[in-house]
Amino acid sequence: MLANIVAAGCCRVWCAVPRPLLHIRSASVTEPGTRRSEEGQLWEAASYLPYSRARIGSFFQEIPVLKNPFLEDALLNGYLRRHLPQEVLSDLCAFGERVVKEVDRWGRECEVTPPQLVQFDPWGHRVDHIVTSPAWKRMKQLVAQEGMVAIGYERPFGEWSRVYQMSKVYIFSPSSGLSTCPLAMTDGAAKVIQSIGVSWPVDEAFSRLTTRQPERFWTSGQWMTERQGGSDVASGTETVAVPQTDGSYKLHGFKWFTSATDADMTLTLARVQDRTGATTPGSKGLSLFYAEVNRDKDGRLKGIEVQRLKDKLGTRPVPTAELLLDGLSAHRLSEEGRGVAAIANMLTITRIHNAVCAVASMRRVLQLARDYATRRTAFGKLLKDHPLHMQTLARMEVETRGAFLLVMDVCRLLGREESGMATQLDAHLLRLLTPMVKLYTGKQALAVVSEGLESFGGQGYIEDTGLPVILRDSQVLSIWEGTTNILSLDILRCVAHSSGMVLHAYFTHTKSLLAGASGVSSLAPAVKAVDGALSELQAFVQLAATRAPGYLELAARDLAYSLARIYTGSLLIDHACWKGASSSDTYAALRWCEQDLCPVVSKQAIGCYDPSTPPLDTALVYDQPTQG
Ligand code: UCC
Repeated sequence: MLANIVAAGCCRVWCAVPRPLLHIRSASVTEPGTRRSEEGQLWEAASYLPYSRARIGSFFQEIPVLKNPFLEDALLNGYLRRHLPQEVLSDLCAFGERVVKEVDRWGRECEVTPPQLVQFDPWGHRVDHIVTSPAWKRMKQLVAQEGMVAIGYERPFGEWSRVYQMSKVYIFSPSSGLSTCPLAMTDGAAKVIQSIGVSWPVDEAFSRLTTRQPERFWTSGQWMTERQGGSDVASGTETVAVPQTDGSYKLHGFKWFTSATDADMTLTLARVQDRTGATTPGSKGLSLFYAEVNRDKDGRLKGIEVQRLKDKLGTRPVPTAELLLDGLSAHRLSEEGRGVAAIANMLTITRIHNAVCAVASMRRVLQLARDYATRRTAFGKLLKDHPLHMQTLARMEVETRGAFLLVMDVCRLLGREESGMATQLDAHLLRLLTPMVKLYTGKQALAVVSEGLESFGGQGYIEDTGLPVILRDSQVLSIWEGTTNILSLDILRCVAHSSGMVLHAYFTHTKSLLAGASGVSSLAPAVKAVDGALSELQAFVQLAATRAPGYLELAARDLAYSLARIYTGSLLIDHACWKGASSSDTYAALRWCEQDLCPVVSKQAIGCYDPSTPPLDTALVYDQPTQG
């Protein structure tokens, strides 16, 4: 008998023979089908063992289920009901259904079939083909069909059109296989072209970037980063533009990070050469160019060589390449030397998209964690019945709600500006809040998504659950389109550039939001907290204005966080006062306002920005082991 077993089950049986019999006796000796005869016992036991041969136990964890992301999101529903007609909700509900049934699968396909670069054909000719998956191509068509760029330019709901558009992007993003990256740049390019004036040679491009017809739709790149760096664009850009007799230019340079390089066109920066070949250094030497990505009759890219694709932590479906521009034909869009100012419109749009996608990641991980908590049992009860687990999810929910209202408010302001409804105050607020929302939500997304993965235990760390990719992809949100520190400094720049008017707009609007909640007793603690923090912040700003510039620079990051937390608090309060608000809206506002709303004042109070701080910080960072 033993020989039979060995022949049938090899080493697994060897392990099972002496000990698992005890398991059977202790655990299930009375189960039907267990025979007791001496010689049969071993054979029966082996085929019964819960962990022998093909048997891997009877317990399997429940799988978290993705449900309609529109229907599952109470705040999104409430916010849209407050501001937009039913037809928008119906469209988003139908789209949410499509995301679950169809699109999410494509997103996964994008992730597991990343782009490949084929540099040469079999006969040695340079071809530089970026081969992408069918799912990635389907996403491009979907973006057009669903009007995810178009809505922002058709403006079917006037000043609220951007909120509608971005709500769709928000539902789409976590299932999009990162096609939100080309989507953001395409939107940004359309915005730049529209701001400059839609005329030859970009009229056709604008129509293609904003069409709903998949076969006509183009995506755009945004080639800003060169080898010297992505933040300091002014001194890092070496690409030169050589004027041609027909008024066009040939670009020569090396672009170090070009995202979604399978785009049909791009906007990029370069320095115009004068007749002697000289260029102007710094920001004032940069101009904005438009170029199409074309191939010659032999299939070779015209004026471009793809050096290699980047090997990235996340955003793997996105082809990100190093490009040699070797005589790329281009048209100058900005005045000479006005390149940074001209491309700033693109940065505004891509930064807002970044924030939308950050909040969407937070929402997705929460929706899955919430579903999982209703299925997974531990310590004798479902996760949802463990108060500490619920407290953890509730804290994530508060962060996500705050971030959602913040980003939607920026979309509201963008919509007002584009539909000609913006006041001076709105314009100032939009300028201030854009870097702020990008930097703050980028960091929130990382924290919330990381916490979210933990709520699945070890499964949150396993690649083919589709969970870790949410974290890997979130890491880019605080890096591309301006890092946290660069954006904190951008806030200081816009304060200085506007002579403080952006802050004036901020204080005025935040106070008006709070005023709407006066007398609402359930929100009184939150209103008091935000009001107090606002006064502290105002006092800080007045004091900082009297200090040396280095003082504010050290405070820039904490200032950005303070601006974000206070403003978000006022938005949560405002939303909780709406007639359709729920008790959860009130609860979220109260919880948000319990945190340190004004870290710049708390840090100032302990001397963080004093002149003694920078040398101490440096000494700490470069601390060496003590000898001896
Ligand atoms: O390309 C990248 C990846 C693509 C992937 C896109 C995905 C999108 C999201 C997807 C969602 C899932 S990453 C590379 C991105 N690069 C950056 O973000 C650059 C970061 N660096 C900065 O932002 C810097 O602050 C610079 C480059 C803007 C600083 O340059 P300058 O030349 O020193 O800037 P100045 O002198 O401060 O400003 C020059 C002009 C001024 O206008 P004028 O001359 O009229 O006074 C500024 O007011 O530009 C104007 N300006 C702005 N205007 C500068 N920044 C802004 C702004 N943010 N908004 C409006």
